[in-house]
Amino acid sequence: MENIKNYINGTFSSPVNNNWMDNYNPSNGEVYGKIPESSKEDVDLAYKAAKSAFKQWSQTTLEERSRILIKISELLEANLQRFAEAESKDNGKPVSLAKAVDIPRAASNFRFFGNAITQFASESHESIGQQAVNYTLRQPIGVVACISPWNLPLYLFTWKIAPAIAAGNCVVAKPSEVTPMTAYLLGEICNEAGLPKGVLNIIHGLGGTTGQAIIEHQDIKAISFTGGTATGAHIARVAAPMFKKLSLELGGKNPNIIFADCDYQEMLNTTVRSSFANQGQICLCGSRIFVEEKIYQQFKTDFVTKVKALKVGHPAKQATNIGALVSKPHLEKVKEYIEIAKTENGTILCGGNEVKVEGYENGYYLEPTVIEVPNDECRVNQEEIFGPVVTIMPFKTEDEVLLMANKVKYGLSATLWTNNLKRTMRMSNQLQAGIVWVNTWMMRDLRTPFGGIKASGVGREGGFEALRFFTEAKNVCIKY
Ligand code: TXE
Repeated sequence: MENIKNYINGTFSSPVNNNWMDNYNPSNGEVYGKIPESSKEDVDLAYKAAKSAFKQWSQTTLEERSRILIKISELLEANLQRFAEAESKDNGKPVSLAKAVDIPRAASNFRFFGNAITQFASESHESIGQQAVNYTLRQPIGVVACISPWNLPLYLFTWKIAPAIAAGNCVVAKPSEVTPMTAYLLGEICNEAGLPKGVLNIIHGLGGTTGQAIIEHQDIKAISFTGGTATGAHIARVAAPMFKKLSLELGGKNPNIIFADCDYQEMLNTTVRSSFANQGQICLCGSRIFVEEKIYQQFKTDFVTKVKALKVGHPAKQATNIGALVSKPHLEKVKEYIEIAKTENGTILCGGNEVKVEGYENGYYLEPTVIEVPNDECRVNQEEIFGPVVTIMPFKTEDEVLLMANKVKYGLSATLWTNNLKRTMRMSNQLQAGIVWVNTWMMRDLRTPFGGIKASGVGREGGFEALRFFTEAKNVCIKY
């Protein structure tokens, strides 16, 4: 059994109440370890450790903070294989994906923010004629919370933690109870890198209890959260009376808009990836595909052929393209949407069924599924499914597709395939999304703002936006 403990004040500890939950391996449906089901007492201990570390950490030089963050990054890289295997076992994603994307990007998060903090400048204004100068201090907030989901476990966990500690805060962090393993392993790395005790505290447990105790904590002044939209709304309600700072990165139902004048092969290959990478469990996946009528039939044939060729299999196998979904309840939720599509006159062009992978028959595998929808308003085209399921439908004009693209409650990302510059400018200005990719997908530059509008959240992560979130601006006005 691979059991997990809380990481509080640099030490690994059992939960105060000694309650534990099972941790499942999605590739075979078996329990392979125990996770703390932490309570308010554990949150209090984590808060106290963070609070007592804050004074010293906030006064630690930027060079020293930077050095430690970069050391964490190097240690993650040195442990790439171990972390990738652990991530895959916990989440069901192919090891090859965790090794190529998740873990390297987690390492990049620490390296990036380790460097960024040394470049984080603030404003000053000379008040001409008033003999005064104003300057802005960017001060750490204190103890902050980072709460992350299961789809990109270490990658999203560190995306919050790295800027939080770089900016001089101390952290109480909770990974998803569904995928806690790499967060647990991160504690060891932080100790080895010399991160002072209490700067980062990682507690495990359910959202409704452990997570709830974190968001209700009076003295935790900021919450950075990535997860479901309903949870985000709940956190906002709890946090509002306490005036906590909030960054919420929530769901998406992102349009992938394909015009006939695009580079067809590149679009086709990337569209397979943007539809099914990580079993479609990425908030940025292009789950609604709109194709210009002129090339619709051609696209349909070519896309379905490519999707059928994707290999669903055990995540540790090199040949696997699609691993297991994260959990049994999630698999059931995704399957339910496939049934809903049928009742809404959707046509299943391929997939739609569970897969029994030989030797791992109890794993949570699902065929990549393409649904041709009769209109854009059906539920499968409006609600976040968050699995290997995409919808496709044709469009005639730019205005028509723009209307459909924006007609959802979400606004996270959008992808546009065209070689027409004027159309690119028009559409990217009008698409309701925090991120627009043109002729590419999920190309990331950590300096850029990341986040959504509408029900996809509030606030931006990434680059100096993240450092601004994790600091309070204080203006100092000096008359001379
Ligand atoms: O997320 P939750 P779930 C979407 C996706 C998915 C749905 C629900 O559609 O099917 O959300 O997923 C913690 N106080 N996304 O249920 O519950 C929880 O423990 C404090 C999109 O897994 O939002 C976990 O650590 N914390 C998404 C984290 O919140 C609470 C990624 C996320 O869990 C809490 C994942 C509470 N009351 C799912 N309740 C994306 N944007 O990428 C839960 N949590």
